[in-house]
Amino acid sequence: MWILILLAALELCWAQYSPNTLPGRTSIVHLFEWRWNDIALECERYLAPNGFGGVQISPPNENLVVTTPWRPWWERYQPISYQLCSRSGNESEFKDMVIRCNNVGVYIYVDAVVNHMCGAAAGSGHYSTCGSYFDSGKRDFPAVPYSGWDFNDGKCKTTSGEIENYNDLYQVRDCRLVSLLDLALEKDYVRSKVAEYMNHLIDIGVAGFRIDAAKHMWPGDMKAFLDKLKNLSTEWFAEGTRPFIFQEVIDLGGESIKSNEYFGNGRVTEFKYGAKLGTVIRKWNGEKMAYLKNWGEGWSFMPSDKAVVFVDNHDNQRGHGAGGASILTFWDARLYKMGVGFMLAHPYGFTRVMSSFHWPRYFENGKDINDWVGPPSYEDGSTKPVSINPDTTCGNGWICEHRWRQIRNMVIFRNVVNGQPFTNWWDNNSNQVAFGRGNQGFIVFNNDDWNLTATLQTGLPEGIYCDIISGQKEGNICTGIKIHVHGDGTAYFNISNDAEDPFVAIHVSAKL
Ligand code: AAO
Repeated sequence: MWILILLAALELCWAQYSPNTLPGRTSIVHLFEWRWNDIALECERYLAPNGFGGVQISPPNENLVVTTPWRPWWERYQPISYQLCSRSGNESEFKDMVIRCNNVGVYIYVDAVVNHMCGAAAGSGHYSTCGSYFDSGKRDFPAVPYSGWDFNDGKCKTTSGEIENYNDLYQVRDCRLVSLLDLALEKDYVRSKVAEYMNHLIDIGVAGFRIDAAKHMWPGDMKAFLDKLKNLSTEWFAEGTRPFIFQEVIDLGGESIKSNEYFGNGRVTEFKYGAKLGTVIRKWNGEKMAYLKNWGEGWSFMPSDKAVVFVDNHDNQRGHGAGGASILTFWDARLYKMGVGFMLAHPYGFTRVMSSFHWPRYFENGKDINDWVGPPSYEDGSTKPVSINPDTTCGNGWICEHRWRQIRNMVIFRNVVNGQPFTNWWDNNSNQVAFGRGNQGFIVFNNDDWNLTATLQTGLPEGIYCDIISGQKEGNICTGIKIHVHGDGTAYFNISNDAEDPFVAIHVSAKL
């Protein structure tokens, strides 16, 4: 009896770390700024057939309409209310997306912006995506409703009311982040409003949440509203399933707030991952891929079962947030594919793939002056649909990294090798490395300036395997390179440093 209660309690307290993806689906994709209609279609036509576990969506709630600059992507991080209408669509389109994605086993993870409302200088009026009235000067948001009592103005101790020093944890949590009106989450009323919003989304059928700006909230305040959340809808999830929680905490080391303060609430974004991987693959600061042998906790990352990992995110791909110039993005496609390939092959963390839109990047004095530019849109500011080209890539300015053959096939690789140990590491003491995942998959990288030729132990059963980077298995043929694994598990690899993609990956589901 006691054992049962203990087990039940254990299950309960571990639950929010589980991404709730279907068994064998091990990654989610961030469809940044996509419309709900396009996400619904993408779940059905592409994500489900290719084994994606879910989608992180842009904030679905009502936000400030910013016209200077013209409709920046970041206006969606300035809430006006918790009604579901945004440039991505209205509530009925949102519901349709959740139902259609859930029905094909691809789940929806909502970017929840609950630390703050809009900027202090936003003004007053109806310049919001559902047209709700607000007055930022009076702290009046009648569509929630929030009023002056619900903000941290009195609690913050800096004269500007802003976060001035990231080493003062009180400032980081009680003052305004880039002037955004900071909600008083110590109040039960505010906690209840936040929980009511999230529970509405749970009722519709979402599977979890990215919690924006979690570093700027007290972990205990967060726990208080997370404890008010319902279990997931039993229409799609087992009874008693808790929402997946992952918190955006930027901890690159060297500040007073640490990721581990948030482990009690759920998983946490590991920002060291993309920053370090970019440095290694770019070969900056004397880094080389051979050093990746103990990648993960060995690099002072958080425990794997607490981490959400990604090569880039919507902030640091354009110089916002943290990570700096080392971050790999679609702008450096060749290195980027290697970085994402490494991430998806390596067992550390729960993986999120980025899917971006194009913007007219333009550097002045080292800063991208177009870092604000919003998604592909029409004159009136409405977002353009994602069009699909005959070769399966996307048009209309959508990059769709998740549809790049190399990335999509590595998402499948990760599903195939799920649960297998990290094995058969090899390196040349420079930038040629290889490793396996038990007897299910093997990957080899050549990031040196000379060719790689080596016979390596793959751990795989004998056979002819299709490289899933240069091509894939289609029927009884490989459209790219073939790799012959011998009876003793060894195989010969030859990767030119000039190859379009200087890496090779094989797994047991792509064996002839
Ligand atoms: C916009 C305008 C502002 C204006 C405001 C209100 O740009 O000028 O004041 O509206 O009118 C996004 C945009 C913002 C935008 C905002 C609201 O990025 O530009 O402001 O929407 O529209 C911090 C937070 C982190 C946050 C990140 C951007 O900790 O939570 O800044 N990310 C999330 C979202 C993001 C969103 C918000 C939060 C707000 O993903 O899209 O903002 O909802 C240090 C700290 C980090 C801190 C960074 C940047 O990082 O550690 O915590 O992130 O600074 O301030 C080295 C260090 C590293 C350091 C980094 C940068 O790498 O090692 O620790 O340098 O200094």
